[in-house]
Order: sequence, then C-alpha cells, then structure tokens
Amino acid sequence: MTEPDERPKILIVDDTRTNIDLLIEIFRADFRVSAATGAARALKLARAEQPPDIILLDILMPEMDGYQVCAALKQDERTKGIPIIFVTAVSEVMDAARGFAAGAVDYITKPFYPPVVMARVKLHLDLKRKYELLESYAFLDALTEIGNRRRFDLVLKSEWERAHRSRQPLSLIYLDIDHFKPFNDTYGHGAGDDCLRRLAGALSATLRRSGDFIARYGGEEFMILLPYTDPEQARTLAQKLLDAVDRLAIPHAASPVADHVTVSMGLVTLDPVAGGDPLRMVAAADQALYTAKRSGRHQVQV
Ligand code: GH3
Ligand code: MG
Ligand code: MG
Ligand code: MG
Repeated sequence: MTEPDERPKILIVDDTRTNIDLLIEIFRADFRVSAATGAARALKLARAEQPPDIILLDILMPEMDGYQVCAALKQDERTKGIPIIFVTAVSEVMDAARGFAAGAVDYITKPFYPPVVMARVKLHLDLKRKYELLESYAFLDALTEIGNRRRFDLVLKSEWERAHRSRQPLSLIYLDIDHFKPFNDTYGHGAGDDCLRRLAGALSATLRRSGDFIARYGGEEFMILLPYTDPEQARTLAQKLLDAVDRLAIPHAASPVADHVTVSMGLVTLDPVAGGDPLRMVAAADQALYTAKRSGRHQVQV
C-alpha cells in the first residue's frame, strides 16, 4: 500500500510557461504542485474536489486578470478560505494595494528570490492552519468535546432553512439532566464534570445518521438536532437516548427519581410548511422539556 501524500497542495497560475516552470522548481520537492496558464483552468482547479491549500497568482493574463480571478475565488464559498499570493511584475504600490483589496494575503514582485517566496508560502500555510485550529476550538465544548452552543446556533439555522427549502421534517430534542444540583452537592463538582463527559459520549454514540447533531447547550443541557426525522422516528430515538443514559447507571443517591442519573427531554418536530423561526423551535422544545420535568422527570414529552 502506498502512503497518502500529505504534502500541501499549491496551485501556480501564470500565463507565461517559463514563470510556471521556475516556480514549480521551487516547490516540487515539498509540495504537490498543479499549474494553470489561464483563469478558466485556474478556477476549475481551485474548485476541484481536493482544492489547493494555497495559490500563487499572476496579475497580467489574457481573458481575465489576476485581480478578477482573486475576486471570483473570494466570492465563492468553496474557495474563499484559500490564501492567495500575487506573484507579479506589476510593481507599483497602487497595484499591491489593489491586490490586497481583492482579498490576497501577500504580494511578491518579480524578479523574486526563491527562498523568500518559499518562506512566505510556508508562513501563510502556517497561519491558515492555526486559524482553522482556533476556529474548530471556538465551536467545541471544552469539557465534553462535542459542539458548543455557538455551533448549535449555526447548525440549527442552516438545518432549519434547509428543512423549509426541501419541505422535509426536522426534529429537535432539548435534554436536561435531572436533579443535577444535588448530584454535584453529593459527589462533588469533579464527579459532576465526569458525568457530563460520560453522558455526552453515550448520547453521541446513540446517534446513527450522519446528519444527526449534538451540542452542549448550557451547563447540564444538551441539544440534539435530527434532520429528515419525523415525530415518530424522533420519539424512537429519544427513547433510545433515555435508555442509553440509564445503561450508564451512574449512581445518584440524592435523586428522588431513580437510584442513578436520569434525563428529561422535550421533543419538537418542525412542520416545514409552517413559518416561524429557529428560536421558536427552541422555545417549543423548552416548553416540552418543562412539561417532562413537571410530569415527574426521566421521560420524553412532545
Ligand atoms: P432539574 O431536574 O429541575 O433539572 O434539576 P437540576 O438540579 O438539574 O437543575 P438546576 O438548574 O437547579 O441545576 C443545574 C445544576 O447543574 C447546577 C450546576 O451546579 C450544575 N452544572 C451546570 N454546569 C455544570 C458543569 O459544567 N459541571 C458540573 N459539575 N456541574 C454543572
Ligand atoms: Mg502574466
Ligand atoms: Mg438545566
Ligand atoms: Mg437539570
């Protein structure tokens, strides 16, 4: 079996073949290099299934100039995150400003010194990696390592819009641990944290469809979003979640409900034909959860 090629991908765009060859020579050892001599081919390669990690872009080209190519890439959701460095003979300061305005991260003038081109490419790749890492942390709950509320809000909005567009049902479960305050008081905050982690793991493991999504919404509250799931299917899943928590059998001597940690759930299914907004869906699930609590906890209510 051959090792997968982990080297970063660089796309070189220049209408002059000798310029391309010069740049390929610089990067061929450490990078997977692709090249285009025109805008159309460049855009096609950038939008490919495996897009480049970084693009070196010439300015003066026939058909479409580099500024236009850059603007097109920055407007496209699929390619807007790819750092673009202009490599060009156009060296007026005004042109560099125009390059940055078009969305480039750097501007290198010809003739260039190869180690500087390499250093700048590596710098921007490094910045991009760090940015992506920070971005992933921003949407993760540090304790349970599932999505956080910020992530949930975004996913809910996009799934809600998709459900309306496609006229498909969307179900939401608002889950809250029963009598968690006395759990902490009895076993300590460390045990409480551990309980939250184990619950998050058990709930996640119960979700089967690739679109199912779980997030920690608040202290001891979780949200589970189920695209393309009707009320009956959602109810079945909610019961499975309830059972999964029971099977963890985390002792809870101070609970009036059971001898172990239990949860309550409020369940709603969006009618894709009706209006409303994502927040109203959360409010409805919260209302159902409140009913579950009032009706004795350790149950699902709609
Ligand atoms: P109910 O059944 O009505 O939901 O009762 P409850 O005690 O679970 O609800 P309440 O809202 O009164 O208390 C929630 C508790 O959850 C209070 C807080 O100490 C605990 N909690 C919230 N976040 C964390 C956390 O990150 N770690 C730990 N250990 N406890 C937490
Ligand atoms: Mg040119
Ligand atoms: Mg709560
Ligand atoms: Mg609670």
